[in-house]
Amino acid sequence: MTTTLTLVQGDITRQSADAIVNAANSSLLGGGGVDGAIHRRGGPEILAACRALRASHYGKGLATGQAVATTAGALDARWVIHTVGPVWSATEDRSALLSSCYRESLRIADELGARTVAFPAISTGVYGWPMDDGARIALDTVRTARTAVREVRFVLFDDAAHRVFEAAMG
Ligand code: AR6
Repeated sequence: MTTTLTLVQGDITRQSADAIVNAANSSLLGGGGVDGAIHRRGGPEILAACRALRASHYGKGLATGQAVATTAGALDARWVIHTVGPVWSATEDRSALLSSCYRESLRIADELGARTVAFPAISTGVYGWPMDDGARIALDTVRTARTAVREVRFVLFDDAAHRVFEAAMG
């Protein structure tokens, strides 16, 4: 099965896809950046689903590098897949955790039967990961993943991020 990789510039909450990936935090209860935008535009159903996850299987929250799905509420998608990226560290190599976010999100997408998945550049905002390294890890991981997802779309917020992903795409 071939997976097509596409790059677009824009706001991920405006995308139409089977699943939209959220760069969440382990609380699953919202935040800034992509997370804030998804909850704002997706509406209260997503937060209600996240609270239900916290009340059931995720009492301690979602671990870094893991992923879990909820409804997409009012977004033009069937699911939001929440994943928790690592905070960038200059002294510790956490790239396996960042790679895990993409791999686990695709694994959840496969479980759901999602065929189109939109990703933000996980960890490259509030969590401080350098964009070029974040792009390399994202693209390498998706290219080598075994998945039935047909289209992986990276949605880059600004022109600079879009250009970095284009360059990393080769
Ligand atoms: N659409 C697409 N990309 C976006 C959007 C958007 N609407 N908004 C921001 N970006 P971030 P992180 C870009 O901070 O680094 C939250 O508070 C942004 O420019 O959303 O993984 C969570 O609750 C950057 O390139 O996620 C966590 O606490 C990329 O998306 C923490 O931030 C990721 O930036 C997670 O930090």
